[in-house]
Amino acid sequence: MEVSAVLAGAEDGVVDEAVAVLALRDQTDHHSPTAQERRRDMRQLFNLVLRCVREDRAESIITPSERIAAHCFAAGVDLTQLQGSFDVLAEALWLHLAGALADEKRIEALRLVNAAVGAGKDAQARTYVALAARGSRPGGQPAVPAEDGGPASAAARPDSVAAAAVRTEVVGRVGVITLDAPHLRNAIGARLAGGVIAALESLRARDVRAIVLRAAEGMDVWSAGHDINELPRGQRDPLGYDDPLEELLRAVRVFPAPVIAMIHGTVWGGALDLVLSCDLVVADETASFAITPANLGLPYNVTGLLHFLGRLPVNLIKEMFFTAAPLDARKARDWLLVNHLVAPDQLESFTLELAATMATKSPLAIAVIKEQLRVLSDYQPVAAQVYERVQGMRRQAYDSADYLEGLNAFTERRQPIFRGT
Ligand code: KGA
Repeated sequence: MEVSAVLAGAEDGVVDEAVAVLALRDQTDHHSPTAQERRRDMRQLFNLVLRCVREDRAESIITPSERIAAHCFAAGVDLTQLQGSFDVLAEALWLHLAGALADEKRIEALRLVNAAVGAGKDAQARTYVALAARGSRPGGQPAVPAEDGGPASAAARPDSVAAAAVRTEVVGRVGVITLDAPHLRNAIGARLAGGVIAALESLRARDVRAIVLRAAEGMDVWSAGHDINELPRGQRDPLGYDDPLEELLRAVRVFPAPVIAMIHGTVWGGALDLVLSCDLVVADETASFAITPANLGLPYNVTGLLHFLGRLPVNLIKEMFFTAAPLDARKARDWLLVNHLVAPDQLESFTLELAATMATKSPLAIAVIKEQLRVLSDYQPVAAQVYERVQGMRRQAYDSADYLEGLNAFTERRQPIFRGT
């Protein structure tokens, strides 16, 4: 009999056994998941291993394991605890297979199971190390399952384990993500960006149908833009593909439900790119919007400029980029940067109501229309030579003395003196 066939038939027994061991192990953990959640997690792991055994290759466990690890890292789950689930599963699997298979098949089964579990654990460990190296700290976000296999049990954990920087809550079918790093004026670095991305994933897994992205109550800066202290100081593209802000923009743009930016206060630099990456903007009269790379000597990236071109007329884009001056709320409405301008005391209720209306509509239709609009508005063929020339010009700018002067001036709280070199 094939190993995979024996395995497939053993699913309930293996999962029950592994769940019982985990329940015993977690007895003293006050945050431990419920029996039902634990069973769901274990069934997911089981099916990942089963898939590897069926395909006779361990690769397909890697990406889901990385996702699980990212969620658990954000929720502050210890790596050894996370990997312990794999160990317990491997043991339960092995007991079942050993009893059901002849000798030579047992060896094959052991090889397959070990390869799958080993690859999964490796992927988890790599993810933990990579996240820690990026300056994230465990416990940054509540973890909830990604659609394709994040750990369901973490979904039940209270939002109190969330980082102070980002909070999430669900109101009906609307997810609310709150940027809450007032000491940094919600400047977007790896931690805040990672927190919002994790929040989006968690809300997606909770099947919310619309998102509201807001700053914490009482803040008069919605976001101060890219964390300037995390920008590279030359020799490296400051807004490269793997920059945390860029990753965040992509996460918002591909999120399969409407994301509404709810703006109270001022929006700066890359935070305006984030606002424009949202599907709609609702603001109150305190809102203003500035795009400020010219204050830093920073050559904005091609993708970012495309985001602006997709939303605003080019003469307005030029004025905003060349002056770095804030556009006030009324002008922003006149230029259609803002969908709705409302009184401050109505901002929250108006935005939530708008989101709730969208949440009653067809999620499939909305997801595909959003994706089509994204693909169509991003579509901008550029000849390789032209792109390379532009990148060369950008490199000159971010390797220049002026760029360092811009960064230094910000840190030293003074006006920059640009010499054009
Ligand atoms: N990055 C890092 N730290 C920041 C920051 C940023 N973008 N903005 C503010 N901070 C820090 C600031 O250094 C200070 O830290 C604290 O937040 C409060 O700021 O307490 P510390 O350690 O000194 P501040 O200036 O005292 O607060 P404020 O008087 O209320 O003024 C708020 C604003 C937002 C007006 C002011 O902080 C400001 O001008 N920030 C910079 C805004 C900006 O130009 N952002 C663009 C970043 O560049 C960007 O996004 C890109 C990619 N771009 O433009 O191309």
